Amino acid sequence: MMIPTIPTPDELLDKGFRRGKKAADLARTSKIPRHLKSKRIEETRVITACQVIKDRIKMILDRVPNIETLPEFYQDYIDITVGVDDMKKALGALNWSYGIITQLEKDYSSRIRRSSPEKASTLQKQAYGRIASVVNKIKKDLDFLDFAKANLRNMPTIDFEATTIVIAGFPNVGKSTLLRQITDATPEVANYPFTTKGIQIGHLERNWKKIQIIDTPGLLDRPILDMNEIELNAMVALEHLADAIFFIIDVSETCGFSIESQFNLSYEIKRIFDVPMVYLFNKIDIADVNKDTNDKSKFESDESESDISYLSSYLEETDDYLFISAYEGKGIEDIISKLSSVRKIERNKNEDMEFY
Ligand SMILES: Nc1nc2c(ncn2[C@@H]2O[C@H](COP(=O)(O)OP(=O)(O)OP(=O)(O)O)[C@@H](O)[C@H]2O)c(=O)[nH]1
Ligand SMILES: [Mg+2]
Repeated sequence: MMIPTIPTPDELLDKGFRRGKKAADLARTSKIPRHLKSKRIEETRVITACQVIKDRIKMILDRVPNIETLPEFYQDYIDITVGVDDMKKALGALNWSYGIITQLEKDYSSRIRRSSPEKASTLQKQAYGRIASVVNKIKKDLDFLDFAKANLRNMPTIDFEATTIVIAGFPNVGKSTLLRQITDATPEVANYPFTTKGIQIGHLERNWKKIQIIDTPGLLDRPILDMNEIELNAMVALEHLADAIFFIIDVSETCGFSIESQFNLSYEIKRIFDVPMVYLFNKIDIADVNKDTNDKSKFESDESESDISYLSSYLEETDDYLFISAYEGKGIEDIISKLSSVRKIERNKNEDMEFY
């Protein structure tokens, strides 16, 4: 998300007061009656400082989108990344400061106009003191927005029109390797878990159909409440974006997790998210397929299923699966034809619309 550069209170005040001084210097050279001049100078100084500070605050408020109008995926993404409530609070504080400074500008310019020339400069100083105190009060909100800017910089750009497939599975099973194989995306691949910390997106076009493939951080088989922020990224993508889930199972178990626990996770995901699931049995190039003969070619042949007795109990419930090697590019064409057959699920853009 594009949050503009966020100034510190000092930067905000410096700029306002500097511009106020410039405007006051200009007023000093203007040809107006002497008894009005000092009042005009101080009034100009206050108004200019207020305007400059307000413009900057307004620019921030205008550029940060209204969170409630964003698609739910973004709302949840912002929530797990920086916290929606904190974000709203910070923006609310900026809005508050804008209102107070507008009020100070009005009050002090009219008080200076009605004052004696001698009192004008005292009133201006008083106005500056109050402006500074308001701006300093929003210090923690400006700090927060600066933190949010840094953390939301990599917020993924979602194509809400495209058919979307979410790749899910345990850490280290080959999700990112697969995304690299089938799209031009280049997510990091490494032989340790939680390499992928955010959402990675690749695009593909088949028969004029736009397909968006989302690689997610690895999930562990544990309750949502125990999940960390990285895992929640995956859950949010599954919830709001998936038209189908391609669930990767590392049959070699070199990812460090048993096939059984990988299946358990897939059941849990299936239970939570009501979308079609395709199993991709990955790493067949190194899988110990037939534990007696160690004949890896079994996976590649049509009779492969007879040799995967240790998977067969799991496969009773589904016929939607492929054996692949994301690393060697085996089974990729089959995956792409499966991708092409996924249908887009019409979701309400905004949950409020469900009432209509
Ligand atoms: N032999 C073999 N290794 C693979 C295959 N697919 C992935 N790997 C390896 O498995 C490791 C993990 O791959 P990644 O693509 O980073 O796995 P991931 O699921 O994205 O992992 P996280 O992002 O940590 O959840 C890397 O060392 C890959 O090279 C495969 O088909 N065969
Ligand atoms: Mg990854």
